[in-house]
Amino acid sequence: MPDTHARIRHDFPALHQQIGRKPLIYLDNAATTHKPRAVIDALTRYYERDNSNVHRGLHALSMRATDGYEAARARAAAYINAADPAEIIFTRGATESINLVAQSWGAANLRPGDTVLVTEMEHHSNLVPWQLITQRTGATLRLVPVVGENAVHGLDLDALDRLLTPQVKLFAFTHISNTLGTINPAAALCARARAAGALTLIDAAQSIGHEPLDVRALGCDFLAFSGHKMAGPTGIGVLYGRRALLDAMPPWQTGGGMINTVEYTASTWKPAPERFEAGTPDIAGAIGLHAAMDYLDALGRPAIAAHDRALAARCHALLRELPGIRILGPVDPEKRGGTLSFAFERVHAHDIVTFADQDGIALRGGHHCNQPLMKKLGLPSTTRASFYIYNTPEEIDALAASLRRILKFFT
Ligand code: C6P
Repeated sequence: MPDTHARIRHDFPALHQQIGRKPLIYLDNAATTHKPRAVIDALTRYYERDNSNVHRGLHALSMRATDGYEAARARAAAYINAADPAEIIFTRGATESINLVAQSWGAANLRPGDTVLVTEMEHHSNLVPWQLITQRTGATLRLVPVVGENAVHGLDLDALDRLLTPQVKLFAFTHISNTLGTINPAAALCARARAAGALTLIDAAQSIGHEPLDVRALGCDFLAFSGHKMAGPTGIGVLYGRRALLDAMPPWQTGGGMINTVEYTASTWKPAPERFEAGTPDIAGAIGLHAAMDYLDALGRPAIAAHDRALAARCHALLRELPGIRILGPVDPEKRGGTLSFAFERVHAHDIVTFADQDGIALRGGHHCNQPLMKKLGLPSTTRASFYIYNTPEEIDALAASLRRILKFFT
């Protein structure tokens, strides 16, 4: 999107600042993205004009807030091509969405002898909830291995055939790895799981703001994502679930908003989505997320994906020339998203991040909530650069130049 770079950057107020004397180069987008003016304005407009509680009042403001909140639900359904807005549950983010499925569907459906399958590249948010619920129910947790050295780092698809036994009740996997950058073949994985009789959950935290996503084409049963990684506000996210599954799932949190009738000793529940949204939701967040989805679709998600890949390819080409570097994930730009993790033999990731910050460059260093994967790869931590719609090729060049200076200093 080179011709529109300047216009896109103009839309993001936070980009226009200096860190010390250097212009900010924000390359920590896998952690969270910045927000365009359209999203900030939607939040402000809501609080200035419509602020009220939803589904509870008959006054004008409450009706406006309810309309805005429900319009956001319909927008989210359209954004991922869900059949019905009732399949969209608003949550705090991908983490809460996955916990909802584990606690509600998992507690009701898993038994000793059952298996939950995840992969070795899962973020802790798509691993620990399954550890907990399999331990509680007596079910077993199994992992699809990550294979291939630096140039591959993909899932072992042969092992998947062996692992998808009739005991597997659910296969939960990330669409794009936040550490490796690997894009998993989500539709094919869902088809294989379905053929084996298993449900599927896609962790779309790293893909939702970067690629076109269609839950019906993917054939998944659940899909989880966060608003803040797609130019939307923090504190809002979505769980998509197939209607029939959601209707059969018990509530996981209880309170106002999700009940039909309450007696002193017993209650009945509303259907989805209200059943899973106890208490006052993040109304402003949902309205801000609506604005973010409109913003991204106006740019065009195929164009966003192409931009990510072009930047990742440029970064890969420049960084692999650096001495002693190990870059994780696939080399083929078609197989990776806009996230690049790397490690140097002699310089710790935290030193890289601290020194790059002095050049105004925001990176992330650490285990990226992938501790078991890091252990498997024999790395204590990596440095990660992750790109979004407002990043430019010149920023990638500045990153490479900064890394050269840092390496020179340390060696
Ligand atoms: N990854 C990163 O810097 P929340 O925190 O709920 O918005 O998203 C959790 C999550 C789930 N799955 C994947 C693949 C993720 O990357 C993340 C968040 C951030 O990589 C914070 S650790």
